[in-house]
Amino acid sequence: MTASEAAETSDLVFKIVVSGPTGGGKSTFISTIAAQSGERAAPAPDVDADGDSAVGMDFATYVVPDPSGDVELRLYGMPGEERFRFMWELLAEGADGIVMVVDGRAPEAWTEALKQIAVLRAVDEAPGIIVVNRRPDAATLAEANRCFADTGLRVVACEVTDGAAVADALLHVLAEALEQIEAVGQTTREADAWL
Ligand SMILES: Nc1nc2c(ncn2[C@@H]2O[C@H](COP(=O)(O)OP(=O)(O)OP(=O)(O)O)[C@@H](O)[C@H]2O)c(=O)[nH]1
Ligand SMILES: [Mg+2]
Repeated sequence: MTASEAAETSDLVFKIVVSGPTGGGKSTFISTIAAQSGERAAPAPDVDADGDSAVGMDFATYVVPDPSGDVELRLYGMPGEERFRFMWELLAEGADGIVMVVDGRAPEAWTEALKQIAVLRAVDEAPGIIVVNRRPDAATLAEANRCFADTGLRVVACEVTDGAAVADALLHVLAEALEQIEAVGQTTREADAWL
């Protein structure tokens, strides 16, 4: 089945894992896209002792309208700290796409992002995007491109508070996920029966 045939059959559901080092902007990314949908994101239910680090999971949906059937993106925000690695692996199961949110002001945390990508993709070889948050300058963006080159993922500057920029990043991941469906010839419903 081709991607366009898949899109014609029914509404499609895609699982997108929003990952990244602590404090990079994952929760903000998810609440921004939820606001685009006129929703409020379900926030991570708990905070760490410092009062602001997610130890649960953010969740929101974003519907991309399409004449041949709406596409629903389900966004799962991953807790950033390595002690929650078991959740990274659980969330990676059946993922259709990865959004990696990194802080453009904290390149020292990018090796953590590389580690997360390796863990996620060891479970499920999903397409994705690297979102460099907080207005990186050209030099920082070039550094990010070098750092993440081996992942093959596109690196973009994206303010996670900017609804249009966040939607663009998700549409890129969706396009790649649809290409992957076409390549393997299955629908996400077949692939993600657990959803
Ligand atoms: N001004 C501004 N603040 C931001 C931006 N992105 C994130 N923040 C702030 O930075 C802090 C951390 O952002 P979060 O979205 O909570 O980061 P996170 O990746 O979910 O963090 P953890 O859940 O702790 O791993 C919050 O206080 C956000 O309001 C941004 O683009 N602009
Ligand atoms: Mg968070």
